[in-house]
Amino acid sequence: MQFSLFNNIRRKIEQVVTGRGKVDEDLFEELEVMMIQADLSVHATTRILNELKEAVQENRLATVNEVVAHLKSSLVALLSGGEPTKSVLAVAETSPTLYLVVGVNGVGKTTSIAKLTNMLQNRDKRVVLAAADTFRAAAIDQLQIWADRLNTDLVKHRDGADPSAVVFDAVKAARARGADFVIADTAGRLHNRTNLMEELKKINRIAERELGRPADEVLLVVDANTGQNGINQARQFMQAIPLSGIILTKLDSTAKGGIVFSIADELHLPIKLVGTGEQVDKMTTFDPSKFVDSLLQ
Ligand SMILES: Nc1nc2c(ncn2[C@@H]2O[C@H](COP(=O)(O)OP(=O)(O)OP(=O)(O)O)[C@@H](O)[C@H]2O)c(=O)[nH]1
Ligand SMILES: [Mg+2]
Repeated sequence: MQFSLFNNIRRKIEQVVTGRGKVDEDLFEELEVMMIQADLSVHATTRILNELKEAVQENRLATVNEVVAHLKSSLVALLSGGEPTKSVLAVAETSPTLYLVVGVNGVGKTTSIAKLTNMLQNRDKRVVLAAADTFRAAAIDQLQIWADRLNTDLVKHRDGADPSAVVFDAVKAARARGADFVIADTAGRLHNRTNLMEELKKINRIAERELGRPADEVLLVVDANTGQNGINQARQFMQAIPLSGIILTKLDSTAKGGIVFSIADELHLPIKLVGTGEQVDKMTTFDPSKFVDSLLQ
């Protein structure tokens, strides 16, 4: 992945520090503009640059490498919230582990579920898919196509059926078949539609009753191209259901990478998986440190 806006940040630091032989206020101003252009929120940008300013004053950072190294460590700290392990997907002690996948229309929920299934299958895990997006018949068909392609089980009801009943049946089926994971697709529920949010709460309630614990992950899918709008969507979902992490999709189709930092700064939710293309193998787990390295190399 290439985020040209970030690559320019390193170049800018080199230009200013080498050219003028010092870190000055103008550099901070230029970095601020660049970071905001790269989709970082004003809040996250201010936070990072204030830290950098303090470090420059206190530690007298003077060389390009010192400045870049400090910037990197602030960015990694922001992404990992001091807890690098929290970006790992939870696995239940008692199978099946249940992941609910939520998010607005078209962000990449169904595709991400296929990718995650593929990832788990590569680790020799058995997955049952739950077609709990019963809002449209086409949604059930789409998941069926993926289930056939991936040769995995799918539990589905008719369109219009109660999504929580689908999840309930999928958990039972997984148990009966000795499957390790249940991954539930849900409708692209518009966040201003109260009834859909209520439906989501019900799925969660029924799942908890059946499993004896809440869903192991409730993953919100966010399209990396949506910028601040994606953050607002997340806030709406968080009011309905406790989210455990983010799947950030379409990172391949944006030149910006800043939304990653805005998510961490504003939502305090870990990014767990990153989608980098339409194909089923185009998903990776998220490693804050590697990600920042790739941005500022
Ligand atoms: N480039 C790119 N495209 C993606 C990625 N993830 C999903 N897509 C594409 O985004 C489009 C929508 O994906 P879906 O998985 O159908 O999205 P959804 O959230 O399930 O949509 P609804 O069911 O309509 O709410 C499809 O064309 C996918 O191929 C990604 O990481 N990169
Ligand atoms: Mg879908």
